[in-house]
Amino acid sequence: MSRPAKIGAQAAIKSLPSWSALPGDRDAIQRTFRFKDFNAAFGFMTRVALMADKLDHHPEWFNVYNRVEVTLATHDADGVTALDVTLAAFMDEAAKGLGGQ
Ligand code: H2B
Repeated sequence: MSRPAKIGAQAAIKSLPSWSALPGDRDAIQRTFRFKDFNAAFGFMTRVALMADKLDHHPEWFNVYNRVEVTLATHDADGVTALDVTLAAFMDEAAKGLGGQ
């Protein structure tokens, strides 16, 4: 499947105040979410996983208990695209609904 064009992390985070550009050379965006407990964190991951599969666009993430560390990039574009902005915005909304920060 063809992917949208690379827009870059700096352009992406203009509309995503809770996200930052990954330090270093790789073009990607990152955010760490914190929840009340593992149940809320895993509920968040479940909602995001279903959307990610629908979009055919998948996060890199790491979970320990109530914390979910996320990195988003479009591998096929070797950087950040509109798909990452869409998935990041969905994550922000899903986290809000589950009391995440
Ligand atoms: N996820 C992300 N983050 N970037 C991709 O380029 C990507 C993906 N490509 N999920 C998809 C799957 C591709 O590998 C499949 C074959 O469509």
